[in-house]
Amino acid sequence: MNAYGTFAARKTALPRRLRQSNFLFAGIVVLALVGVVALASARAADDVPADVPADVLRRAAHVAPSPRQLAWQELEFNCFVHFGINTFTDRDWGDGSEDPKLFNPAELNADQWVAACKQAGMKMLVLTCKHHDGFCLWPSKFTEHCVKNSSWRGGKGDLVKEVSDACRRGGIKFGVYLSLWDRHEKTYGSDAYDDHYKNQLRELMTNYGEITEVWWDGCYAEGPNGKKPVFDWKGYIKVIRELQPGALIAVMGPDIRWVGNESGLARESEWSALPEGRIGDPDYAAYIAKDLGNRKYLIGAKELIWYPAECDVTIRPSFFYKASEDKQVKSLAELLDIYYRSVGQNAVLLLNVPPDRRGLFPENDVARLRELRATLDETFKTNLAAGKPIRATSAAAGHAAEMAVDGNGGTYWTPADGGMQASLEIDLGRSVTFDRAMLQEMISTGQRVERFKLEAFDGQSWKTFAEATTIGCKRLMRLPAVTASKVRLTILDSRDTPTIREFGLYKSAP
Ligand code: FUL
Repeated sequence: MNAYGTFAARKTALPRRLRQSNFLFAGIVVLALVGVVALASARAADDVPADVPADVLRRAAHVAPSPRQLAWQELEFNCFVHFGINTFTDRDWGDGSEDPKLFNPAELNADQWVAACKQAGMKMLVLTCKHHDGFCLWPSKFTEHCVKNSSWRGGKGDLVKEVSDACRRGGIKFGVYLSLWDRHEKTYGSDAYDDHYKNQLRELMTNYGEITEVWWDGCYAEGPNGKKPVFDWKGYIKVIRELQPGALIAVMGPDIRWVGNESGLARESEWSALPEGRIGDPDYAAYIAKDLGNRKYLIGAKELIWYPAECDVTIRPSFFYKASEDKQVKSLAELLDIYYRSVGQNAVLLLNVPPDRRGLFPENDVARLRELRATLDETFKTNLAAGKPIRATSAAAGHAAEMAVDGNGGTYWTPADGGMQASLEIDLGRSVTFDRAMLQEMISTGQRVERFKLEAFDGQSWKTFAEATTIGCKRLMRLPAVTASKVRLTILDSRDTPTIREFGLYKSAP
């Protein structure tokens, strides 16, 4: 099961992707034969030939997020909530034949969900308003398979309202998951389903205040006629844009990209500027391409778009609550690993926490979230580089080296000469021990850095202690403890003049 692969698409996607890779590979071999000397001297950041025309790289470096994408990226860590009829049947995929009466979360308290999210530092809650079973958590006018026929609140309840109100009260954003696949709805698989889906979208986009994210799962099967459904994507997008112009549409939508797995892990090199036309096509497995966005991927790119990654993962084995999994809540170490490899690798983390049959976040999960936050807060409490004397190989007017350690996200350092390589040297004043580093690019101007290294001065010589590829919105690095009095950041490859918004060094919580 995965968020992108439809039953039909998953069977065809990989061979097609492989065919394209073969084609690319053949092209690269020919180029290599023709231009051995040129290619041998070209140093690519991601171990592929640097045969991308400079203008394509430069264009890629200047693709910038829209204001809503930028604001979304800053949320960093959000909560996915899978809750519905499946919670009461112990299933992950219901088939739509469930008795709505089964739905009865007698102690439901959305404020408890929001409090747990806030305590964990999550900034948005995305609720499964309808999953593949078609059961709606709001009293939809367009189906009987919903809360109005449940036992909960005597059939008078509206869970979408309770949760969106609680989010508003708690000061976090609210998003909706509305499954394309509807195993209850008779029109599914026919053109009439487009109207049904738009009607339900309109209900959600109209009655629940501001919607920040709409999650369009790529998991859907053929309709009763055995044919793969053809959805009116453009029509659906129009409804959302008209009614919620600030909402971002994820996964099958154009604003947020599914990272390609449900383990919560971004790529080692995670790029946000990507060629248009290789994504969003249900038959194309671009989402899982390992090399997405790197130089090889940009060959021949015409239109480039900003399509940032979101990592979804669940805190337990299943997305929906099962009492049998109460002892299988991910460990603190697992969650920290996920955090560093999502938020710390240029992506946003969407961690699923499933409420139980009472309608509450289970105690074990809440405790684990609390531990996670405490550890992160303790680790990132003091930036050892903050405000320290700093110098750069050069700095453009208004973008002094100091701006990389000023704790102000609105400023950044950038070199003066337009060069792709540049260094920052920070004087820590005394011998200091750290084991975490944090780097940020000013992504409002584009994502550029392809490779960088960090060196430490131990009083006698400089030694490299870390090297990595992309930075993007944020790169967090876990390191063996380093003791140094000076630290140097060197940008080794960049698609255009690098910009460094913030740089940090930290000592992790014991
Ligand atoms: C998948 C779904 O099939 C799962 O049930 C879950 O909702 C996950 C987030 O996406 O594609």
